[in-house]
Amino acid sequence: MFRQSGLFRANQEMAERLMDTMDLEKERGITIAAKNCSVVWKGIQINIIDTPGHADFGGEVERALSMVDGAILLVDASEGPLPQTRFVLKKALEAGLKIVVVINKIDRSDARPYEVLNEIYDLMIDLGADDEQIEFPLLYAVGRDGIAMKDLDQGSRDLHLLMDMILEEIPGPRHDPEAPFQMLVSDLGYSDYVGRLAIGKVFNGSARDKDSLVCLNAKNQSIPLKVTKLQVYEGIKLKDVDQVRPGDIAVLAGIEEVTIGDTICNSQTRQALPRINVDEPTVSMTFTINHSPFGGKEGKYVQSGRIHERLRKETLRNVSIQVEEAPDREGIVVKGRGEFQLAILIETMRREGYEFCVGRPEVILHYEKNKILEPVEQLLVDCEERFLGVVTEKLSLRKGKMINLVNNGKGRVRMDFSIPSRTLIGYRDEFLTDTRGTGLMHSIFDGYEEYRGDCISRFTGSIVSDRTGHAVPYALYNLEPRGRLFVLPGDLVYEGMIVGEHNRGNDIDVNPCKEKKLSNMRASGRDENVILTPIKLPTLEQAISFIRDDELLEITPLSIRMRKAVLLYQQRRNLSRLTKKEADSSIKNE
Ligand SMILES: Nc1nc2c(ncn2[C@@H]2O[C@H](COP(=O)(O)OP(=O)(O)OP(=O)(O)O)[C@@H](O)[C@H]2O)c(=O)[nH]1
Ligand SMILES: [Mg+2]
Repeated sequence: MFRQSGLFRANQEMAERLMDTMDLEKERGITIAAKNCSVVWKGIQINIIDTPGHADFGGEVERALSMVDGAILLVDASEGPLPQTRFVLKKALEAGLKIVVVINKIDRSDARPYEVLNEIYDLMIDLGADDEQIEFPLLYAVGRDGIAMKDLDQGSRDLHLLMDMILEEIPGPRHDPEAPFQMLVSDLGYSDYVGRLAIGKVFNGSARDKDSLVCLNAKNQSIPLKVTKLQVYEGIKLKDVDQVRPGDIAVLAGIEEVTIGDTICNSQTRQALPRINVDEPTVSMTFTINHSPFGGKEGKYVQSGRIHERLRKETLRNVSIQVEEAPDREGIVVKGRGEFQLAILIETMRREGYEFCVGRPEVILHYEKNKILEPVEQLLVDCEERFLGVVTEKLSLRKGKMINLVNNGKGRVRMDFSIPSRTLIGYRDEFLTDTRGTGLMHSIFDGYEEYRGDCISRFTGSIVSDRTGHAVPYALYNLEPRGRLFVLPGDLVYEGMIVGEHNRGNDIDVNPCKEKKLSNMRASGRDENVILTPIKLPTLEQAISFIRDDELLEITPLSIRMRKAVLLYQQRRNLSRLTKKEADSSIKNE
């Protein structure tokens, strides 16, 4: 669209995935934050917001919906609607938006556009779309090549149909010509020159540079402001303007104390627009300072004040993240939509130089009339038929209930499950191993249901170092049969640090620093004959889902280490004896 609307010269170099500007987005090939841009087509400015597809970033969709008059629903011609498609479509329908459906990637060899179209109809009906919404305008596309067409056999060389369709089908901004200026803040930015930027759609009226306005916050207080700079999006860049009008996505400087959801308006008529509606968080993780033996050595920002301040700052832009002090005042509880969202936050902070510890992600339970309710996800699994057995078995162990199974007769099956968010944490890796990397799984929060019972999070124990020192090849070689190792020769380890995953269910304490005894035949104690099996170090996400309740994750800009919460072997042993005694006595009492 950028190229075809003339934003770039025909032969100008253009990066792939131009909108995915964050490092993490580029590295992972996914969109994490919603971003604004615009194109001009036939003399009309079309403001576009690109939203993430991944379920954990749903807050971005909710934020983006407050700025738009319509939505383009992009569905993969082979995958069809996924759980997250249902989520975004539901939100868009609830907002009463006009929807244009684009079935993309019709060039794929496994594309099944007609079936996918039927699935979209089913989904619309299921979500209670009205007659008008069900008669959605439809295009087929090869987004990568910039082609869109009305019929599959029609052929096309460009996206002109799509851009025309946007002008025809999606209503222009509606506004009250009499009403004074009103803008809803849907995003925040920052500029080194002018400070904080409030970004959002102008609903009514117009504003000019140097105007005196007010910002109405959540407490309905009005904070006066003077506009110091006004901008709008031109392509993916910002352009200075001296006036903004209804329908513009304005970028306004001149106020520091502003949060997402606030209304910026005229100081005479102070009327707030409805605040942005955001779903509740379902997962929480506790962040503390890193008090491990090597703590504070690798990070730039290590004090709890700095960590707290950074987390608070995150809540300003990231509407679905909440932060509060832990009940025991030991650390900060961070709440979000899923462990992946929190992993992205952790990775971002780590790269900024922060160092801290986090505990195992926990789901947020609700309590209602003597009942415990837990978040439940809708899970879609697509895998080869031969893995059906192992997948269903693992999911039923995790308290999943199968809702639907479709065999397409081509060797793959699709299954829908309802499964607690709690037991799904950490399953993705196991699923990829079980399906030899060929399985697809997508899940999305589907509401709260009665607690489905306890479930073991991991069937293996941890291999724990019993001392401080450098790991040596000889010792690691001898540990290999015990399980999967997480440290390399030369790595520093400490007492209580997890150096591997034990094959069996219990934890074992080992000495990874044990050198081979010197024999009188050889002068040096080097382990020249030892050849270690290459290991794959756990990624951040794997480490997050690996740790159990009595374990922590140490995050620094340079390392990710797993550790027992209680480091000293003797203390841990005493503690486990104590809890065993308690358990025994409670059984006796019963
Ligand atoms: N075969 C084929 N591949 C496409 C087409 N359009 C996009 N792709 C590829 O699909 C992959 C994902 O593209 P993205 O643009 O990142 O998809 P997205 O929907 O923005 O993903 P999220 O923002 O993470 O939800 C890239 O590797 C694209 O090259 C198409 O029409 N045909
Ligand atoms: Mg994207």
